[in-house]
Amino acid sequence: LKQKGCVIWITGLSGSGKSTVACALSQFLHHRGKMCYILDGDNVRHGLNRDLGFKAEDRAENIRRIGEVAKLFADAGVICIASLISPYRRDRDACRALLPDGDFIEVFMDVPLQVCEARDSKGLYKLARAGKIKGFTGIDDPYEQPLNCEIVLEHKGGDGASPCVMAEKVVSYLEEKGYL
Ligand code: GGZ
Repeated sequence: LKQKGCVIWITGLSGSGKSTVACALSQFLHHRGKMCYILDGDNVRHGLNRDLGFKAEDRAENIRRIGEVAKLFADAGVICIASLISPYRRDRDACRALLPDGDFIEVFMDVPLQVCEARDSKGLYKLARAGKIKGFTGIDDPYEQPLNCEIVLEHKGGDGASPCVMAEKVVSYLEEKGYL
């Protein structure tokens, strides 16, 4: 019996926790014997998308290719977790349109810029503020929040929602919709 595949599309600012949640989610799914695979923007940019930079056209192409690959995984019955900033609504909607209704599950990392910037785990915000990186999402390049995504993962101050709690929220959604 073929498992039902889908695409979990995690969008949000750099440093919002997309990769961490993707990783926690993939571990939960593995433990349930479910096949899943993470397509992380930052990683895919080292191989398949190594010809692309961060101009709007390049981001659009990055998102398009990841959307097409994610669709192939979903067709094969795999739960594909795509984690990339994907700042433009239009590009995300184009990926949604590739999949049957319900199979594209958009997850918004609703974390304020100040929080992402305070984390600055790779020091990129500092470089962007100093003008050493141009066109950085949230600083001098836009991020368009989803208007009607399936799941919102909210940042709460202090010990609010950990990556595990956030991943569990996605697991519950998948159970509810019959993907698990
Ligand atoms: C945004 C940038 C930029 C610019 C380099 N803007 O947090 P990170 O470091 O590890 O992940 C970010 C990654 C963004 O790649 P994506 O494929 O997710 O972006 S998009 O969906 O917009 O195509 C960040 C780093 O690359 N990075 N320059 N200018 N993030």
